[in-house]
Amino acid sequence: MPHRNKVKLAEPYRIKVVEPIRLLKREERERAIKEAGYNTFNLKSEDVYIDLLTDSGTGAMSTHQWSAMMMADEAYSGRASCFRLKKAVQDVMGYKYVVLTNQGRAAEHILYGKVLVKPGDYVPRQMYFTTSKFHIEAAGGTLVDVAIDEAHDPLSRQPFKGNVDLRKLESLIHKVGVKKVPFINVEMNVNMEGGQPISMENLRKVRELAKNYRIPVIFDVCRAMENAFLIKEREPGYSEKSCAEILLEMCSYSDGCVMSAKKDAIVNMGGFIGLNDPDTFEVCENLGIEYVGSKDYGGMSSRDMEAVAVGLREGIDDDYLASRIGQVRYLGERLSESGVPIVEPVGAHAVYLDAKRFLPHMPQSQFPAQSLAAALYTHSGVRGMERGVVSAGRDKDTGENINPNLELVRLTVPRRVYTNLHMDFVADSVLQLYEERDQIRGLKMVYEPKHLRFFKARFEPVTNAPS
Ligand code: P61
Repeated sequence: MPHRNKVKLAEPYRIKVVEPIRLLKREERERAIKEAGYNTFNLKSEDVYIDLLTDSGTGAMSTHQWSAMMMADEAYSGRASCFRLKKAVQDVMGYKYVVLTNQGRAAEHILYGKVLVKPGDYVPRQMYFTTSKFHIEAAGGTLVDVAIDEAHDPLSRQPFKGNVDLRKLESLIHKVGVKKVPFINVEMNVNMEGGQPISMENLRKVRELAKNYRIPVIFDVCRAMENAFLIKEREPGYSEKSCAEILLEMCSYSDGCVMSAKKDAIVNMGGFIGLNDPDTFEVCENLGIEYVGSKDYGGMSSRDMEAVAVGLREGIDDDYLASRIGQVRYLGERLSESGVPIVEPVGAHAVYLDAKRFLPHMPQSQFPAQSLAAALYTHSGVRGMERGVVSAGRDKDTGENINPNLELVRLTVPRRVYTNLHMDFVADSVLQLYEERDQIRGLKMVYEPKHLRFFKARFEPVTNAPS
């Protein structure tokens, strides 16, 4: 929360509309998770008490966003809403050209999958993100992790664990040859690392290195605003700058971006590709017309576009970001003070339980994070998300499970949705479950989709006693 004269400010909004929620009885929760195949993605949201599955598309929109939606121009072409959205992207992020999509993965499909990656290419990025990796691999490329080593250590308190390891990046370029590296992909507030920020200094250095080799740099900016706030807080020289100024400087170190507006822009649906090169824009815009919708709406209705245009400006407000990140931190501090193992330091959008330390008795072959997410729902109706071996999937060449060092349950806080009393309920429930952790049983996978398996996979307990 922002501070003024040492008195802590409250959230910079008041609540006008509420959505009732209720906690099912324990037997009902046991039935629901069994029917969901012990996968929290498969639960009905009505059966969830506090939903921390994701911060994607789940934020509460403001009066300004809802009223802008009423002003939407739904004409097929030449819509005023489209111009307003493109202007907002230019003002807030500085990209000259914008291709509209319905969400982030459509932008990834076009820019990574159809335009930049050719079979046999290598794309460096910090750790990985599921959909980004999918589109790079589907085009015949390989995603290569160039995160600093500390990113894989849940206990390292490095303030910028999202940094790119420049030595790893350069040695990849030397090893495979510059022609095989179509772009450098940099994620802000790296999701799979526990929501860890990248520093401005590192962004600048990645840019310099890329320039030397003439390799384009493409950002994943879905949580760049939250990253900007952490730069303001943690990086020398930025405390007096606004998050808006910081974000513009960040984006100036890239050639383009993909954006899922469902995160930092606080909308239910939307996305885009931002670019500075007119030729790449022309190719992407034509592909957008072929795959997602005509150039003036992409995959969005104008209502969506208006909400994104306003949300981009609201999402970068300093007081809002301080309140939003303050709430996530509040949950994290409540857990870490009580000795619950989490990824440190707490990032901007979520608190990540460290399932390996939470369940030291459980081998990774029994999916500790999946088991812990299912157990937490059964215990208290709180829905989190597995981010471990299930999410990592299989090695595309050997077909073996990838066993990541980070085996995590993400407790993702939607924007402007819950109060700190909800956070207290979550913290108290996790704490209680931690005290009963030796009761939690592992799972075996009984249904596995070929790609992005975590969305639909089904599990059964390894013993008769479901956790
Ligand atoms: C999320 F379990 N994230 O965090 P789209 N890049 C990045 C994302 O975080 C991201 C996308 C691109 C989601 C939704 C989701 O494995 C999962 O608008 C850094 O969702 O297409 C999305 O943006 C894609 C959840 C996606 C997952 C994939 O909850």
